[in-house]
Amino acid sequence: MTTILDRIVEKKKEELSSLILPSERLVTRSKYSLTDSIRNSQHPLGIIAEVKKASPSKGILTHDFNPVAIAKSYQSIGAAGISVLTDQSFFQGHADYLTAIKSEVTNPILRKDFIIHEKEVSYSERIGADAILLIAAILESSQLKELHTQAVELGMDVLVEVHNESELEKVLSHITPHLIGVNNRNLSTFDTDLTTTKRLQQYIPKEITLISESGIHSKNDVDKLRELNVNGILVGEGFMTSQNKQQFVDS
Ligand code: IGP
Repeated sequence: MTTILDRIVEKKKEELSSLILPSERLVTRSKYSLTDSIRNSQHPLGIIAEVKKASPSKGILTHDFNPVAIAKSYQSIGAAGISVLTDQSFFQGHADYLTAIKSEVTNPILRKDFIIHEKEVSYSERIGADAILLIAAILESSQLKELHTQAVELGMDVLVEVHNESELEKVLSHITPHLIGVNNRNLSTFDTDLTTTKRLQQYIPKEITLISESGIHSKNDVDKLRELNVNGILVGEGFMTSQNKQQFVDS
């Protein structure tokens, strides 16, 4: 069965040939560790807040999309990190949003995209990312290992995303990432189920910072994850569509 990830990866392969690598890093601000920021968060859970204009399942999430203003609002509620979608075709993101945001806020910035090639790791560093996402489902073990090593050498933290036990096993038998993200979204149905995090958590070593991703829409959801003692959460749609972002962080 073809999932959305298969379609996205096809498109990424096409785009690779026209990717132009800037000759130097486009921002002057230093790199910050996303892992440290989550571990030292002022909130009981480290929050990674996502700048996300649209998604394949929901379409446009907000018509009032000012990436820098959104990132500043995340900074002001004490987010530990800011995730910026840079994929254009499916999420209406842009690399320029990441560069602009990195120049304006002090939070570590995670580049959220579908990285399949070394050139994209270098590109992430040049446009200003502090950390990158690597998705286990779209990478062979050898690629995962190579791209992870390259990112670390460039001074970036890596969030490795898994959806199930077999992906997690593949990851843990080849690398020790800084951060593992359990994606609660089923990519075939787009349904989200927070118990995915609970199911996989038992296999994740405590030294690895655990992030629960997707489908977190309310204070009640945040409380459930807090009870599980995950280190952090990644929230996109919930923040993008909420007038009251503070409700997620009030304890
Ligand atoms: C955020 P949500 O349900 O809060 O909008 O989800 C984030 O987890 C989601 O955008 C995401 C994602 C990804 C996007 C998780 N993994 C990989 C693009 C690529």
